[in-house]
Formats: sequence, structure tokens, C-alpha cells
Amino acid sequence: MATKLKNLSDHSAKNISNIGKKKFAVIVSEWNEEVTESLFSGAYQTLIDQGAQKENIIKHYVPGSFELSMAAQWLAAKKEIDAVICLGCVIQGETKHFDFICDAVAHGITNVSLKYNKPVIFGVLTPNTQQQALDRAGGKHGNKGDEAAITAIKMLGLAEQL
Ligand code: DLZ
Repeated sequence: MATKLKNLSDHSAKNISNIGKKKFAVIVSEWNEEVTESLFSGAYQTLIDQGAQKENIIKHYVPGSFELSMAAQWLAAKKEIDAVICLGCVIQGETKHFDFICDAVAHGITNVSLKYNKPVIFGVLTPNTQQQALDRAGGKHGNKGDEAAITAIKMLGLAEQL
């Protein structure tokens, strides 16, 4: 049975026939753990709410957001994985670290997605402060983890259509 997704625009691919059989890898960065665990909770619950099976959601940790691309590549290379969701939080500091990490992970994730022809979702917050991050990880601005999960499902639905 097709699953209708909530929170999606009318122009998006929003039907997916067999979500219960799809396997999702969710990679969580250990930096800013309070934020990234909230992102994971949001993503996990959204996947379950949309019909994914618990046993088909695999969680892995990486030390920091910079390592998300490498782990995404290892997981995307596995035949049984249908989509990878990368969750991290890079808080703007006084050094150039912020720009290097954000650029690297954005490019890295894009490259993995195109190389393996699978959705690899950029669920990385890049706020100025920790409060802004918390506001977007289950706080007043919602949970970007939910959005990352919805995006993965939408892309799998689109892949079915094309
Ligand atoms: C080093 C570093 C710094 C300064 N800040 C963050 C951050 O805000 N968020 C994050 O996810 N990771 C950070 N890291 C760690 C890097 O992502 C990476 O793990 C190290 O540079 C080792 O490659």
C-alpha cells in the first residue's frame, strides 16, 4: 500500500510503495551530542511513523561531522542499504574549522550520493550558537532530523517514479 507523507509539498514525490522493506542507515556525529541525539530521535520516529521497520534502521556513530562522508561511503556501498541519513551539528566558532568542516561534509555527502546513485541526506545543522541548534533539534523551530528522514523517503519515492 502506498504511504502518504505528511509535511511535504504537493509538487514532491510523496508516494512510496514498500517503505517497510527499505533499509535506512543513519549516521550520527558525536560532536554536539545533545543536539545530534535529538536529531536522531526525530529522524528515527519519523521513519517509524512512515512505516519503516525498526530492524531496517541502522544507527552508526562517527567522531565528528567531518567523518560523515567517509562513513556514508562505506554504508552506501552496501547493496542492502537504500538510503543514508547523515546527522551532525557544526557550531560556528572563532576559527576557520567551521568553514572547512561544512564545505567538506557538504561536498563529501553529495559525491557519495552521486557515486552510489542513492539518497544520502545532509542532516547537518550549521548554526551560530548551541541554542540555535537546540531550537532546530526538537525545539521551537522543529526538528531537522524529521526533515532529513522525510527527504530520504521522498527521494526513494522519486526514484520509484523515474
Ligand atoms: C574539530 C571540530 C570542531 C572545532 N567543531 C566541530 C563541530 O562543531 N561539529 C562537529 O561535528 N565536529 C567538529 N569538530 C570535529 C571534526 O568534525 C572532526 O571530527 C575532526 O576535525 C577530526 O577529523
